[in-house]
Amino acid sequence: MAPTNEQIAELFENMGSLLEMKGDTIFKIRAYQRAARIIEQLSSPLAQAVENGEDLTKIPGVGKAISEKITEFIGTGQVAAYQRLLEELPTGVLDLKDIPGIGPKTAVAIGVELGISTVEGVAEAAADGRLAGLPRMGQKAADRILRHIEAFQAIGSRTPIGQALPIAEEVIAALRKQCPEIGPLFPAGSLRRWEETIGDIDLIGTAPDPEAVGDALVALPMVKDVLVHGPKKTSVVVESGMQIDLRIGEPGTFGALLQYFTGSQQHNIRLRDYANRKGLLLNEYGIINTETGKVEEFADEEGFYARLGLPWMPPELRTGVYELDAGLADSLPRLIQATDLKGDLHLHSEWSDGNDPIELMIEATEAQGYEYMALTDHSASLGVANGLTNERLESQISLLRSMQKNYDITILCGSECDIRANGDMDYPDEILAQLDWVVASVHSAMGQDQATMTARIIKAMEHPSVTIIGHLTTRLLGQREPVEFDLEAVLQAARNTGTALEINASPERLDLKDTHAYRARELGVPLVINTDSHHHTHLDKRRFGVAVARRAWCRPEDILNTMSREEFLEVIRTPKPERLSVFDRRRNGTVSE
Ligand code: DGT
Ligand code: CA
Ligand code: CA
Ligand code: ZN
Repeated sequence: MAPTNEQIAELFENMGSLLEMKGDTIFKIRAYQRAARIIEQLSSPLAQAVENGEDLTKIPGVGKAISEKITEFIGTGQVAAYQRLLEELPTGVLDLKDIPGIGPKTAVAIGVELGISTVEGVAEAAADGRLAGLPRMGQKAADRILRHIEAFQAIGSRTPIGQALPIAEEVIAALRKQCPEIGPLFPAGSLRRWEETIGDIDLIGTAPDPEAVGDALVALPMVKDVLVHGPKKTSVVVESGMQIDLRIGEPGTFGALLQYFTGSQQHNIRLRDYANRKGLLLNEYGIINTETGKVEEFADEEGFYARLGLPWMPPELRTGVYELDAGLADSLPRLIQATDLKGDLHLHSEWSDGNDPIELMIEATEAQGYEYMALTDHSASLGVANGLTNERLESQISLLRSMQKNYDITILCGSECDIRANGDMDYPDEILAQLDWVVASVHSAMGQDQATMTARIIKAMEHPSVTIIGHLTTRLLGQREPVEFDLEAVLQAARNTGTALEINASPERLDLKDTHAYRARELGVPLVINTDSHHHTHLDKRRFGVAVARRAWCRPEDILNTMSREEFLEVIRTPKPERLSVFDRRRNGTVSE
């Protein structure tokens, strides 16, 4: 079979990594990485294009050399240049690079100096001191790598939501195509509650002939294994290794079925105890009156909750902690929705490590229906990300100011400016003062101890030009542990200095995470949902950030970028920390919609 676009993209991604290990030029490394990301996003198969004799160099990011490699890969199943690179480096070194906390250079050192080629081997070497003995490594870095490996193992067989949700959507679309008579069909379980990792995918729906839907599921091409195929439940494993549990009921019983399998288990237990005290029993088919023995059925969840004297509860709140009491007191919040957002304020272009020209990023952001945006390319010290020098940033600022007349959307000149190890900003004050919006982020010296890191972040927040801290903990789900710092002290400092905190919607990050955002909201810290897009198609990832905000009980007025353009500009034009009063005015008053 001809290689798929994903396989071709992976090959170029690997080539980039291998060149990085060899210490090749950043220009060449980036060319491969960029090609990989573009190929991944193409809507039609490259194999088809090659067969039709199309000119591949018409694809952005694909030059003559890369085009030849694609043709070679599709024609022969191999790329000679890639094989040569693999032979030059120790075996297994590519896998080592995927270990959290290990960059290409370290991977090579581990392979060459220690002769190690597996994750388990690295964990052992980290524990027994051999890793610490490597040049430029040391005990602290080795301990950190061990913790990253543990984070990786802790996520275990769970799948980050960013991977699980598209799988569920693909299966739902395929089932609908096979069985057009299906009524509602939704993800339930942890996916409907938008947990950050998903154990298995639960799909709940109704159809006139429920068994036909189970038959259709087991026959789908992406299904690899069938675990259960019965009249009430069908369980399969799809290609990616995820399990899918499907339950289809009669239309009249859908409410109870969906409610039961949405969980969480803790929510259901609390609800069941509450119902028992009213003389009612709950199960997946309905509510049973213990005196009469009668089973009441519900077509929707609203009816189910209403029968218990409760308002409908958003699945994101169903953790079994606060939502039942809030429901009884009729004090559930009106949660933010994706359509409440009016801007995206963390976007990269090809000026640093993004894929797309500025124009494309602006057009894509405008197409989301937004009123404002900030372009925030990296600052200079992030060499691998092609960070902007003072001069390049100043010319980007004047370019953006001159482009504004062509667009309705308000374009803010921004930067994602590194917070240096000592808490200083990566640009001089007079440059930062020219910017409308400064995202300050930690990208280096992530192994600092708690006291140092806390002081570093707080120092950044005290800078008058720093609008917001980006991805506060720097964690990567299942790949990189968060940095160590005093969360409460940092959240308090955010409030005191009038510095906003980002909910980074990129599903690898989800940073702030739900519980951190919950506490930040309680303290009155302005929150901003950003996608950190490096490609114009990434803007859709906002839904993952909105989910974090909803799990943190955020209303629109807790989120800064739900403000109208006028109100938002008033906030950022007011100096810190006085700008909080503009935020508080809306937060404590009634929202104008
Ligand atoms: P996961 O799959 O580990 O990410 O988490 P869930 O919440 O999707 O769990 P799962 O797939 O085992 O079950 C889906 C829902 O079904 C769960 O959230 C609540 C409900 N459920 C399953 N088993 C039980 C049970 O034994 N008791 C109660 N009360 N509810 C259950
Ligand atoms: Ca599940
Ligand atoms: Ca399940
Ligand atoms: Zn960024």
